[in-house]
Amino acid sequence: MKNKTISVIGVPMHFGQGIGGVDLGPQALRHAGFIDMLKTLYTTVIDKGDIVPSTASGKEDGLQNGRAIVETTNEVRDQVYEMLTEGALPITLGGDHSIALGTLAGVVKHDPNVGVIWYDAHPDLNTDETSPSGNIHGMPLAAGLGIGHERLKSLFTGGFIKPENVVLIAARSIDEGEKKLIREHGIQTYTMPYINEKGMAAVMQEAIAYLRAKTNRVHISFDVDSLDAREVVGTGTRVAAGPTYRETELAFEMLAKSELITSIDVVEVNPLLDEQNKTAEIAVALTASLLGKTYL
Ligand code: EXY
Ligand code: MN
Ligand code: MN
Ligand code: MN
Repeated sequence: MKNKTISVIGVPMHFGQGIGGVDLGPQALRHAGFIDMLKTLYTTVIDKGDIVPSTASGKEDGLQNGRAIVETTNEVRDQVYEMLTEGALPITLGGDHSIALGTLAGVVKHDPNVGVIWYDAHPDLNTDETSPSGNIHGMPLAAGLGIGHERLKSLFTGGFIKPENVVLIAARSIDEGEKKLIREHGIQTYTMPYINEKGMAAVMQEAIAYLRAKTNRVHISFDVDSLDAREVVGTGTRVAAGPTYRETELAFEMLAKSELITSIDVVEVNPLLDEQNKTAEIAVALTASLLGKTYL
């Protein structure tokens, strides 16, 4: 049992994309035993419940549900920042990936040199101008770097993430605007062909060494659609040819051993798309590996 405080907050928000049900993600994760899992690993677990998302939906400043997302993620930022200042490890349960506008803003306000691992089939590096869909769940990391719509950048009251401190893992659905941004900013990206060539263990050794050279505090944003489409059904933007459960478990066990992880997002669980509650159960089990659960 680790003598550390874990604080959990749910963000039942679906405004960053158009499929109903992802707002039930926090509930699905809790039903899958997320809190009980934490209590087997950590001495102090504080469940702060769910943020009540803003209901100010509708287009605003050219952003789909812009006002609701900004109002809700302002609250996420403040909650995550407070948990970090209290010395806890904050875990944010989504909800769609636009909630990471709040978590990224909170972690970088607490430590301007924080690292970020984006474990996701998608880079989420679009802006309102490059996005093919206009969905804000495809934009949070760009805004975190200070790129994109003023309304989204306004969340980052404590500064922006350093591009050199970002590592993308499992990216395999990358839009033209995102490719351009990755190349321009030299963002460290481990795509699936590279992972297939080198193997997940070697890639994680590289990624951990890369980040450790820059920081000792890393936020991981775990989008469950990072896993192969055959392994996760309950999520809105599934993509083929992704890492397996086994590869992700290895990656997360290695991250646990690195002791670099200081905050976590678990996002894009949509129980309405799922078979029973399997995707949430997978997310609970993999987060346990990320937090140091071992078999022996
Ligand atoms: N890149 C596409 C878009 O921006 O619309 C798809 C984004 C999916 C984002 C999900 C959260 O990972
Ligand atoms: Mn995502
Ligand atoms: Mn994704
Ligand atoms: Mn997604």
